[in-house]
Amino acid sequence: MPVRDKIETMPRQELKKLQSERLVWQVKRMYERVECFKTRMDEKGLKPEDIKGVEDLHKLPFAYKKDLRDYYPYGLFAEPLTNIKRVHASSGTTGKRIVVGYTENDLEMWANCVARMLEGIGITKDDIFQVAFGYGFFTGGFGLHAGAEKIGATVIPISSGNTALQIQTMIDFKATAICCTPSYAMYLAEEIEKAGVKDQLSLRVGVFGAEPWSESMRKEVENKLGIKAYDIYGLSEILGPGVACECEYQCGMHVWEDNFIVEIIDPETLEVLPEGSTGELVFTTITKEGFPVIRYRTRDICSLEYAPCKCGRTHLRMNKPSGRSDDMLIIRGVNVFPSQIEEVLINIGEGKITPNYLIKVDRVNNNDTFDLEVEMSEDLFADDLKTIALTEKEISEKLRSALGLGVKVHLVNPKSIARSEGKAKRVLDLRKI
Ligand code: DLL
Repeated sequence: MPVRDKIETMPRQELKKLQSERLVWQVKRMYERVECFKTRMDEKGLKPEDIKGVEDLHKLPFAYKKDLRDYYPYGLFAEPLTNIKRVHASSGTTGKRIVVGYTENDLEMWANCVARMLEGIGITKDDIFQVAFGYGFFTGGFGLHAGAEKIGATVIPISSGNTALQIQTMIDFKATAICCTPSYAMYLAEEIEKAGVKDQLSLRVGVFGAEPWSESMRKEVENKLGIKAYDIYGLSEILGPGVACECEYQCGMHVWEDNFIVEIIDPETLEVLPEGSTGELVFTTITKEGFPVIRYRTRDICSLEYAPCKCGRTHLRMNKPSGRSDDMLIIRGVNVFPSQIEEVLINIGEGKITPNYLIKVDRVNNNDTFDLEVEMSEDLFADDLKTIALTEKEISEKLRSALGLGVKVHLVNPKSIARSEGKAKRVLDLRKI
């Protein structure tokens, strides 16, 4: 087992001690620097001195995605902007993106977290690594890029999309490793099969994540591409990719506990659940400087494995997230909240449409389809077909710019979307993951 850092195999007792020291440090500096955190501590009557170690973690207040919106863009940063070397962003619960920032040390820690995984699964400086995650606000491209560079691999920063170019590049540049979302990997595999070029590939390993995927999907990608496929987990608010990663034994993803403390809570009662339970993942970043969070509620549902791993790493493992405790959808790797769609529809106005809509997501040929039915107003319904088509186009364009994702809009007749007696059913997700 190639191990980058001795810390990866540190005995759990020592790891806990390290976490405690780092937690105390983080709580103190956040109390002094992050107004939102200080207010919540004060409301609970807590002072930084009350937190002496990991055993006191449960006393601390939670942090939420909504906080990032309320303090948009920089209000939760714990360092002045002169020390922030990079920002990234992802979807929030409304139109506004949520913004996170990294200091030089944070970028170094991030690259290390990803490098630990890549090295652990046998990627070396002799590999040619095609980064087919998006570069830009999304953390996927830059995150994997930095980790792969750290281990000295040759990086192809192709970014996402343009499937024909991806395949040609893979062949011509003799890529041996690739990273992207698992659904895109399936799509690529399909296209490679169609083009009959599998035997021209040099690929042997894939790193996939940013959305849920199943073991059967893993097998299919592995068979179709002739590679070994590994899972990587992360979220922008905590780091980006590399918060947790599989090792060569693929029995859960090691959470890098020298940087993150992880808890499982009951999303209803907010109680911390005993070892082995399934619940909502909560992360505390104990080394991050620019944008640290304490007890951040991820909304991802999963369980943790504490039993020693065959690889010798002592850091606990998280199982594949089985779902979310909020209404966020991940479509082609992009996070989508129904509320973002609602906001666009509201701005189109009642003269044309009604607020009744239905999001339909499915997976066809291993590619996510994304359709939106919206009821027309009686006025628009009575108008000519050209006006209706133009409205459809207007909604599609506004949604594409708000979500960063193409969606097929279908204007449907007034009162044709089923009404619900309880909570409105806005999402029909037919994907079998
Ligand atoms: O998806 C970061 C990332 C990039 C992870 C590349 C892995 C690879 P966000 O856009 O903030 O960040 O979305 C985070 O995606 O809360 C999960 O719901 C979901 N997610 C991420 N990785 C996995 C995974 C990136 N391996 C949200 N399995 C998270 C299941 C995942 N869900």
